[in-house]
Order: sequence, then C-alpha cells, then structure tokens
Amino acid sequence: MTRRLTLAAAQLGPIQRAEGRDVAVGRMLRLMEKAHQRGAQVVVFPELALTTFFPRWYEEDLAQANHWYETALPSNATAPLFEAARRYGIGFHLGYAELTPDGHRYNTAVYVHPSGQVVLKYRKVHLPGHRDFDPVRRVQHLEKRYFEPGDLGFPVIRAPIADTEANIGMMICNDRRWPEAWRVLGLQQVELVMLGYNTPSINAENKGFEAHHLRVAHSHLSIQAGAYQNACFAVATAKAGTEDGHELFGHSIIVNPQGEIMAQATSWDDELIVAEADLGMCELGRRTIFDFARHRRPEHYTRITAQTGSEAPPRWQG
Ligand code: CDT
Repeated sequence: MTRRLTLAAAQLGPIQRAEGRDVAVGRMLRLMEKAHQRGAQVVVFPELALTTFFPRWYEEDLAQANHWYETALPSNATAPLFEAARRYGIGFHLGYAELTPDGHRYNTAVYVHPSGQVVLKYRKVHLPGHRDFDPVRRVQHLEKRYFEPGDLGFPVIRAPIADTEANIGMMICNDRRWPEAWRVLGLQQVELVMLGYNTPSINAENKGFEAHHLRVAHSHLSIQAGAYQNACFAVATAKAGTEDGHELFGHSIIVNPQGEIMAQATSWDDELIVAEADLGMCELGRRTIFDFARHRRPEHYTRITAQTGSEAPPRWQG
C-alpha cells in the first residue's frame, strides 16, 4: 500500500510589532483555505507564528513581555485555526510562545489533528542568542532571556494523517543546524519532520562578516543533510520579510529523504508551497546506507553526550 501525503509549508510574510494576533490568524486562515484547495493534508506554519519575532525587543521586566505568549491553546484568538482544520480535514503545525500555568516560558510547537486535539508538542531545545541586552548588537536576539530550553526532548509519535499514518517529529529553527537533533528523531524512525524558523538575513552577532548568500545556503544545507541522513521528509517554513526594519529570510522548503528540495518558496511574503510525499521513500535510506542497527557504532560516539564544548586535541609529539 502506498502511503501518500500532500504536505504544505505555509510561509508567513512579516508581522509588525503593532499587529495583533487577529492579523496573523486572518492571514493563516487564507493560507489554510489555499492549502485545502491544493489538496494538502498537513500544513506547517512557522516558529512564533502569531506575533512579530519579539526576542529582538528587550524588556527589563519579563512580565511586560507576557502579552507575546499563549497561556492556552486554543484561545479566542487561535480558535479559528482549529475550526478551519476541522472544516478542511487538515492537520496543522503551529509555532508559538508558551507561558505555562506555573510560569515557565518556552518556544513551542504543536501538531494539531483536524479534530482539534494536540497530537504532539515540542519545546525548542537549542536556544540561540543571549540573555542580557547587548549594546554592541544592532539587533537583539534575546531567546535565552525569553525562553527556557525545552524539557520534552525530541519526541516522535505515529499519528493518523488523512487515510494513513506517519511517524512525525518536530524541531524549531536553530535546532535544524544540530545533527544531534535530527539523529535523535531518526533513531525513532521519524518520517516527517516539521519545523518553523525566523532567521535574520544578517548575522548581527558577527563583528566580522558572513556573506549574505550563505545564510540561506546554510539553512538549506542543514535541512537537506538532516532529511537525507535520517531518511525522512522535512517541511521547513519561514517567517520572512522585514519586520519593523529587520529582515528575515524566506526560502521555505519541502525536502524528501534523498535530501532533494521538492518545493521552495520564492517570495518573502505569505506563500503556500505544496509537495506530494510518498512515505515509502523513507525505506530506501533506512534499509541501506542508514540502516542504523547494522552500521552505527555508538561506542565511538560517547563524546556527543559526555561533553558540550570542544576540547583541543593532543599535540603530535613526533
Ligand atoms: N529563531 C532562531 O532560532 N534563529 C536562529 C538565528 C539565530 S542568530 C542569533 C537560526 O538558527 O536561524
């Protein structure tokens, strides 16, 4: 039996600081309608999809930032997304800032079944940027201030999607650059990785230089390698364009288990891209070159979990 799914990445253009969730959700609903018209069964929205990328704005008092977070899903503001999912029979992935009842803050994503049930939740593990205001930077990136590292690991679950089932997992933005994250998903036979991102076009941390064209290349390189090396599909969705003068790049992609780009966004605005996925394609890598059970040598990988920073090698004494 072939296991086919029609996947969509729903890229969002910029959301300005002054714009409310109603603006973002209205645009997302139009993308869901388009996804329905194009036969999609899964729609992936970006990281922190309901607001501007607020970690670029410093607040001394964290409580002053509470309005950027969701305390419940669905809420009045997000309920229309859940209703649209039910109406169209589409599952959707949503990135948002989560404030828990006991006061924890996470950069979170959920996959929601068309019934409205949350099938899987993930909290971002690799938080980039810094905690304190950095006077040297032209643009702040305060994810370490506004979020704690995720406490859920990298879970994978086998979930019903349309008339089949798929092993789904998630990562969020910076996670995609870490092969460890992909491999932990791969070790759970993930077939579909959903990920959203907000990536500045310029490396503001770099007092030196990083060529602009390489920013997109590095993003694609990471996603294509992760999908290939773990024999899975990936839907990677950007929030793109200029938010209050600060540019995020787009180039959302859908990638197959061979690491090939099946669809790519061409605008830096709201844009839906769609690709047909035959989940059976995951078998080739899984049974041959990336048959983990036959070929992995974890006894030689202990450094991966034993240390964080790198260590200098011994000097050759010859
Ligand atoms: N949102 C996010 O994780 N963005 C990072 C850029 C961080 S630059 C301090 C990314 O890896 O794309």
